[in-house]
Amino acid sequence: MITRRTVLSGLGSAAMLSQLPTRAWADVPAKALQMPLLVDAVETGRFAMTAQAGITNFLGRAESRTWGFEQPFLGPTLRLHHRSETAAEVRNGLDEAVSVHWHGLVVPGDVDGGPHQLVQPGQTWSPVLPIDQPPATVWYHSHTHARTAEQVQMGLAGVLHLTDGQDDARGLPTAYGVDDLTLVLQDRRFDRDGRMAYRVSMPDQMMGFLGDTMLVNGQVGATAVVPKGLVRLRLLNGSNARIYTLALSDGRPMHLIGTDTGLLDRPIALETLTLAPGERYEVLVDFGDGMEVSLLSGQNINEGMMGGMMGGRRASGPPFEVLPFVVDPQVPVRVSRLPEALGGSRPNMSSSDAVERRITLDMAMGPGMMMRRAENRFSINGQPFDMSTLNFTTRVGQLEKWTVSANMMMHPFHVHGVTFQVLSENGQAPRPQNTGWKDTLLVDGAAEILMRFDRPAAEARPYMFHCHILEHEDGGMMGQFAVKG
Ligand SMILES: [Cu+2]
Repeated sequence: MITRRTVLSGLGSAAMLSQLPTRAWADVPAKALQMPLLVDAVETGRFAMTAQAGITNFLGRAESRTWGFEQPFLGPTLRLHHRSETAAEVRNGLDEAVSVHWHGLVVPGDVDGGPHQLVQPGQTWSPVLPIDQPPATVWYHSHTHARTAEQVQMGLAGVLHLTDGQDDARGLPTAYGVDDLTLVLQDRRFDRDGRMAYRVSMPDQMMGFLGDTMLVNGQVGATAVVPKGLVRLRLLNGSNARIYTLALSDGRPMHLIGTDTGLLDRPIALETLTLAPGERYEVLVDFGDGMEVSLLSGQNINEGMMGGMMGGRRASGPPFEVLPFVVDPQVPVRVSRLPEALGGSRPNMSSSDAVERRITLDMAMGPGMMMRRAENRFSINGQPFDMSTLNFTTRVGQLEKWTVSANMMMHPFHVHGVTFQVLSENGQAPRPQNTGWKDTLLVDGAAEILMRFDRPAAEARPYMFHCHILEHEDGGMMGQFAVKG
């Protein structure tokens, strides 16, 4: 079970949190949440970053070996124009091969950064990204087959903001780190000395690796300081396996404004928001009453075999704190009214002439699981991922309807090179949070998704489709496909 080790050690439940005395502004915060460094490539159309090793002291007790881009852990937030030819330069300063996949960018297979585009130690990869898609919060992370889970755990991930420069006109907060917060949610384990530890047991591989300590932007125990107005939270689940069910401690709404790959037409007020690995959601929260409030999460809901055998998938244990907020009345308020319309287009594609595919996310069970090689324990349609096997080919302009089924556990399903619309979840209309454009969907049972491929991917540089529980992905729950131009 996850708890906050610092600041609020021992406190975990919403009820207990609500018993906390209201702290005066002068008392806090000891440790204000920091944003990742912002690199603005909108004007220049280019950015460069180096994957490097570093040292991070997460808990103030011991130094951990970590990896990052341009910094010891994680990477900068890159702001890119949503219609641009952006020149990227990724240097590998580590001593093993890595890749950089632009998760949510709809770019051709040869610059997608999947496992066929490894950057060897000392080498530089220089893809030009032909970006042409709606504004969104997307991200980047390493995607080296069978090494993704550990490389991301070590810190090879960061956030991309795709912008059209119109968010002020939309009435949305845009001041980076002031009223526009980028929040990378991750859980990690630490050993007795306080060093980050990634040791994967058999249950960890089955369930996905869960941490016991919450990190936001790589920081433990930080408090976000916000103005007395509307604040935009760009939430990324950068965890290997943990699914967050987010809510604010006093029950105030989160106004959903954007899903993985674009803004909604208008805000949707939500009390809880499920955030699975790989997903992004943008919400507005009103801090106009000046009260402090905490972002909480329920315990991981993906109990898998255990939960499945017990006939349920309930989370066990009380909610835990993800991030406390305090209001600083000195910070000028830029936005205080919720915008009525956001101008984002809600998906509306007809599925009448779509090619249909069935995708089953499989786990080997019982003793068979143990006997298989680590990278063959999971599969899609019975086939564990194989770098040299193309699972299918489609073509540019093709509309496809996929029925995706998840057995035994929930699996966050991600497709490269496309954004999709959710047609149904278990035969019902999609949940409100899944009514916008998506590239990753938490499949719990069965879901139908609809998409059109607009970019090519050659057989030698195919797109991936996979579970975003990274231990499952590395364990073989991945496939690849080409898109003929
Ligand atoms: Cu999975």
